[in-house]
Amino acid sequence: MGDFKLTTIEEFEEATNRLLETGAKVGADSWQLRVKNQTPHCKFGEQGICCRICSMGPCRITKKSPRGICGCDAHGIAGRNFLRFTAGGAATHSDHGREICHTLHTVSPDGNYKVKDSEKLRRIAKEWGVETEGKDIYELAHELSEMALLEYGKPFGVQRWLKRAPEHTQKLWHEAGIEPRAIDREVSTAMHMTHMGNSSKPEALVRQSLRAGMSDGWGGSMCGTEFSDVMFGTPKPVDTEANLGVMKEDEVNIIVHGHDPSLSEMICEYAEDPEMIQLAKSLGANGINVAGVCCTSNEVAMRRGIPMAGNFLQQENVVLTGACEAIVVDVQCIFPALGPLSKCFHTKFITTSPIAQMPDSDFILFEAETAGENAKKIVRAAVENFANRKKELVHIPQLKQKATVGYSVEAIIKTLDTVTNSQIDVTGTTKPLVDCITSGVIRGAVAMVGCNNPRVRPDSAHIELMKKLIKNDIIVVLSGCSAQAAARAGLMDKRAKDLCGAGLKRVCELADIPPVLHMGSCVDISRMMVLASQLAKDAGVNISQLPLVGCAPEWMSEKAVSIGNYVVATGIDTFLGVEPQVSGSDQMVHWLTEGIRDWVEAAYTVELDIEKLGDAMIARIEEKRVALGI
Ligand code: MSK
Repeated sequence: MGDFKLTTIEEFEEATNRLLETGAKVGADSWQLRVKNQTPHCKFGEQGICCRICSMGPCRITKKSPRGICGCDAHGIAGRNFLRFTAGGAATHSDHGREICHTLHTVSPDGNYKVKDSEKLRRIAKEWGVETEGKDIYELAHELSEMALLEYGKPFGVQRWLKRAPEHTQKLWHEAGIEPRAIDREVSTAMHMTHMGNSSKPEALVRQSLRAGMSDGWGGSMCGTEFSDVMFGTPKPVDTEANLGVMKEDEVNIIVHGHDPSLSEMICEYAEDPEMIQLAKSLGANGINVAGVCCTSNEVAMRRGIPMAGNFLQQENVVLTGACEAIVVDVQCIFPALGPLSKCFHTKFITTSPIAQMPDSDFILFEAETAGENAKKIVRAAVENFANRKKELVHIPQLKQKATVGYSVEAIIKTLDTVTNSQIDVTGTTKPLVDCITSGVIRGAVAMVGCNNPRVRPDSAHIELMKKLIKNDIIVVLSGCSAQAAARAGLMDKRAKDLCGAGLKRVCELADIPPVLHMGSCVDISRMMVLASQLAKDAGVNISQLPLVGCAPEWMSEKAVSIGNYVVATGIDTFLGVEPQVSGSDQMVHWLTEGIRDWVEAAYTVELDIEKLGDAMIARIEEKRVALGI
């Protein structure tokens, strides 16, 4: 492996501890301290049996009081909580997608946003039955953005994107009654069903949870991913670097954090503006360095090779380096803690969205129509702040790894094409991957997604599972903070092929890929649904028959539950390393881990022991191979 070596969890932690020492010097709070203060957690909340959806309560279920004041039992309460959790996640992803559709409506040849992938736009138009002949590409973009926005509130019919799935899957959805109608409607229905005095039957609540999740993955998130590609380019493999060592002591460091690429793309553009670079130099900096945190980082890494400073539980660390001039955020996964923390340093905490407004931040409204001037104002504020840096507080841990990212479905198909040795034209299909799986060169695939959660030693579950899977010739596709964990450890360095079993190693060599493939941000899990659908069609089997499973070993957010629900509903068995808050109801546990299998041919497995979680995934993949006779 030459001088290649993975960064260990212990090295991650050593770097964090050193940063926490700086934090202690300046009186900074940290998530590590807050976890201690919050422990032990409320058992009723953990089990999902605390109800506070009307003001007769809150009611808590115990042996002595098995029903709330309205008479709802533990199953109804846990079920309603689970559905509300899902609705929160579905609303969040779908609203992100809606913003992207609105941004698409502003595109013009000389505007802030343009069409970068016109071929993809035409492909979607064709898929949606829109005439493209003789139409200007911008006219077409506006037409499709309006059609997509109508998907959020149309009175009749189901989501357009569902047709991408194999017919068998569509039939299952129809028979189970979980085809999502208008995207917003599924969230509204979820809120209505869980209002006091409505549903308390677990089966009905779980069914709507799947449907609300589907409105995200096969609705709002798919809009977000597809139209982001149209405007900012469909990702293709690009080299970058990851971990805190990507921050630069001699440059202005701007950290972009959040989710919507409309903001981060513009910040990247203006960070390259000669006027801004000149300003930075006049203040003694050698340039402007943009790096990312969380899914915003995934977006700009995949399209521009912008380095990834860290994932969810690293967000405070970027400020603790003392070298962050501005942390610029839009929506989701942003710690309110960044406000008070940034006040301990010179860092500007810049909020930009009416959706995510926080105390102790500088609010600079960012809108698509005025994106250019807003972004320039933000970059200027960051650059001017370089003069306020306190040199004595600067410490950037010198940890970073090389990573190759940008494996959209299109890129995976194109890249794996090189593995085929035949004269058969396989362009545009996943056949080479199907062949590798059928022959056993690759045993199967795992889609690993999700966050960090202090309930798990940060990133250890992601990284240990990935190492175990690739060693067993299982290819891993990644998104969200799971992807950043891999990149920071070095698993997205192509040299990590040496950690694979012989079969996967050979594929990595032939296709020149790392053993774990970065597919993007949280909304980009919709890419994984498209890939699974294509694989099933090309293999001539159902999605549930593929040796493919989903995994979220360190998940924490409502979005993750929405994702889990649409991944399972798509027919992909999903393995969780953190327990959903339903354990107070054996009926809810039954529905999620067994009952839904009758509807969608897949279910959840929960296993908190990471070693056993990995074994269970491998066993499930091998079971599926046996069932297929391969
Ligand atoms: S950012 S939802 S912590 S993956 Fe999408 Fe990471 Fe989870 Fe947020």
